[in-house]
This record gives sequence, structure tokens and C-alpha cells, in this order.
Amino acid sequence: MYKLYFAPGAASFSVHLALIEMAVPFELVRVDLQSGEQKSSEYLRLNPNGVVPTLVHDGQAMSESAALLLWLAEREGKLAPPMGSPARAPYLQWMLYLANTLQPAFRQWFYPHEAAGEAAIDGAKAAAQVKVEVVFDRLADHLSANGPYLCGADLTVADLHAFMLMRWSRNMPKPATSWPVLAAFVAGLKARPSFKALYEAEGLTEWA
Ligand SMILES: N[C@@H](CCC(=O)N[C@@H](CS)C(=O)NCC(=O)O)C(=O)O
Repeated sequence: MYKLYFAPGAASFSVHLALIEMAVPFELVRVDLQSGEQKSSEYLRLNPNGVVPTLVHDGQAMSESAALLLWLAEREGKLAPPMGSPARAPYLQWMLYLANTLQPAFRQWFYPHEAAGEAAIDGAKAAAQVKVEVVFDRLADHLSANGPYLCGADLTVADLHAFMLMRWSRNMPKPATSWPVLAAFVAGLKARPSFKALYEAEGLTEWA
């Protein structure tokens, strides 16, 4: 049984979606980010980075959303191209690209003071916006040529991670859905029963 420490709409979203898509039993534990529960000594023992998500399995606590997706896909044998298949290379490439490039740009957008202090917030946000839009251009080009999913015909956890990151852009000046191919990608994932199940479980309404 998996136990997912989550906050609604946060970086736990893609892991939560993966657990639903994989139809495996899991338990949710809500972490109150507003009150700083993620920095409590109890939570820091599970995740020393003081962020969500954390996934606990067999008494082992693991963190980093992209790593959790890769691990779950490997462990469950679902939502990833089989080992040794040609799609394995683009799959790993997209997972790492999303985690190393797009996700940190969102961290900079939502936590701009971390980049260069409170005085540089506007510049940090402007730079983050440029980074996000460059990646959305790149994703749009790739999906136009190779879609409907990042690895072609089959849904993988990379798509779930990309979907979560696209959701995070919903209040930005140029959200992901401004690119028609990304809007179609988003619509396809929203139409899956897993999206409705996650929204109900996390109590989300925005961007439904
Ligand atoms: N690289 C981490 C980033 C996680 C992260 O930044 N989580 C945010 C929510 S989206 C968080 O917990 N923020 C609370 C904080 O930083 O105190 C991952 O992918 O798991």
C-alpha cells in the first residue's frame, strides 16, 4: 500500500494521477502548506527538503515527483515504454527535461524571492515566464510532430507530469492552453476518469 503526502494541486498532482491511472491501492495524507506543516520536524523526517510530495511504501519514504513517477512506472510495469524499447530514450529524455527545465521555472514563478531576494521579484518572475514559454514552444513543436503523447501513441507518466506543469500555467500571461496543440493535449487528459477522481479527492475546482 502506498501513502502519498500531498497538497491540492501541488507537485504531488502528477504522482496522485499516476496512482489513480495505475489502479493501485493508496492512502492520501494532506499536508497543509499554508500553516507550514511541510517544515514540521515530523514531516522533515520523511522529506528533509520540506516539500510535497512524499511517497511512503513499505516503511520507506521517497521524494522528488519525477523520481516517484519513474519509480512507480517501473515498479508497477505501467505507463512507461518497456525496458529496451526505442521509446525508452524519449521517455527518459522528456521526464528529465520536464523535471530539470520546466519545473524549476515554475518554482521561480511561484517562489520568485528564492532566486535573488524580495527586491528582485519582478525580474525573477519575468525570467521564469520566458523559460516556461520557451518550453511550451518546444512541447508544442514536439507534440505536433510526434503526438498525441510525448512518447507517441501511448500515455506515459511523462504526460502526467507535463499535464500538471501545464495546469500550473493557468493564471500566467500565456497559459499552456494558448498553444492549440497543448490545449488539445490538456483536453485529452482532462477527459480521462482519473482527472475527475483526482479533482474530487483533492477538492480542486479551478481549471476543471
Ligand atoms: N523538486 C520537488 C519540488 C517540490 C515542490 O516544490 N513542492 C512545493 C509545492 S508545488 C512545496 O511543497 N512547496 C512548499 C515549500 O516550498 O515550502 C519535487 O518535484 O518533488
